[in-house]
Amino acid sequence: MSNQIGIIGKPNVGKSTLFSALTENIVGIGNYPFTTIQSNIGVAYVRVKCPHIEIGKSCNPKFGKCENGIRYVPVQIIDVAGLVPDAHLGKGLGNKFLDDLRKAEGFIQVVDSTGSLDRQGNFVGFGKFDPMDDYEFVHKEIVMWIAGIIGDNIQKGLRKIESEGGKVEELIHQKVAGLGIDEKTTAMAVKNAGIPSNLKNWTDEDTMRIAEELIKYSKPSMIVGTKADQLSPEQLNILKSRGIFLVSGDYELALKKASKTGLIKYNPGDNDFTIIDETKLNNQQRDALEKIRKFMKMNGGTGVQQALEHMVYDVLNYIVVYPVEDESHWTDKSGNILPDAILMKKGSTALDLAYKIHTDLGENFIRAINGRTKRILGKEYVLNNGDIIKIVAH
Ligand SMILES: Nc1nc2c(ncn2[C@@H]2O[C@H](COP(=O)(O)OP(=O)(O)OP(=O)(O)O)[C@@H](O)[C@H]2O)c(=O)[nH]1
Ligand SMILES: [Mg+2]
Repeated sequence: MSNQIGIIGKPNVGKSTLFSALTENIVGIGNYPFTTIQSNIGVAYVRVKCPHIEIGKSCNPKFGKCENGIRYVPVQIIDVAGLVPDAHLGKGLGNKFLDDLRKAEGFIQVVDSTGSLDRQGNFVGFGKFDPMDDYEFVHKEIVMWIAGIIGDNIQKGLRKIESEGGKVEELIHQKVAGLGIDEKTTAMAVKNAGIPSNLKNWTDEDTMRIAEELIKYSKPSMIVGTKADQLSPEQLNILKSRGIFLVSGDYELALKKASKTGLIKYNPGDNDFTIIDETKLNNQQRDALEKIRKFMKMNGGTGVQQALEHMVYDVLNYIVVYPVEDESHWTDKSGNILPDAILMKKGSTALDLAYKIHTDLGENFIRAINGRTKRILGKEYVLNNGDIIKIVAH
């Protein structure tokens, strides 16, 4: 049920550091390519104003937490090994590990904002590489991965359609259903890509165009430039203007650690922090914290929490809805107030929500009720951000 976002990029760019900063999981981080071999999975949180303030009672989140009227909604994050050019031909660690990302709804594509690493992730000197080059080849590898899934045995399927009839979009959908891509999206991608009128003329190019279209709609990406703490203000501005979201995973990780040990007060996403007790800091810690503060002033925070929220709310277009069983008190059966906060795509309906909670609830849907207005809603009702919804089913 939980939403998942993948972190991808070439080796050594800072994927695991960003993952660790987001999820607080302790994972291998190393100054060399291919530190990560097995994928890491963890949970991060996006913030949203919690509706419990409207009823003046605190909520009881089953997952995540709620503090000072801010609800922290969980999102699963997955960090995988680094990709190199021609990974689909077996270079580097190959692209098989991408199968761990089948369920990911979108990708945070990490690029090295300092341009210091070659395409294999080896250090070659500051500014030697264009960070956007990372994006281009990694995107191509993702296309090749999906094209590989579609292309697997496709000629056999096409011949069958020619001899027995059937639809190409159905054939493709069978192959990509495991990627969490629905029939509607598949049909749209096939239509946009255009396919040969005579299926005998089908080539790998057709498969690739469909893969490109599918990614656009069902696995959107944002570009995050890590190691931004190494940039000058001018460099920071140039990269920002090129559409790169700049972050320092390293600084966010340090702040979370300092906050955990009680040295500072810091909430992820804030653009500053406060030192709790100056006398507890040694000189080294004080200098490090001041360096971090200087960067945060320049960048409007470390950028890590902001990047995740941009991904969830703007790239994936999610809204937050609160299913309840008692629409009057906004509780579940046991009296927990607003127990669940669920991320749904903008445009989702009451029926989509029912299915997301449980297939049974979707199949036996009768009606929904708006927890605020107590109005009855049909299955086609389009959900609004912050809606509190009861689903009534057989
Ligand atoms: N200055 C700075 N260094 C960073 C930052 N993020 C990562 N690093 C350093 O970059 C190196 C690589 O970091 P990782 O997080 O292991 O990179 P990765 O992309 O997971 O690498 P692979 O798993 O090998 O593909 C380490 O030495 C990190 O300390 C950052 O935001 N700022
Ligand atoms: Mg790693």
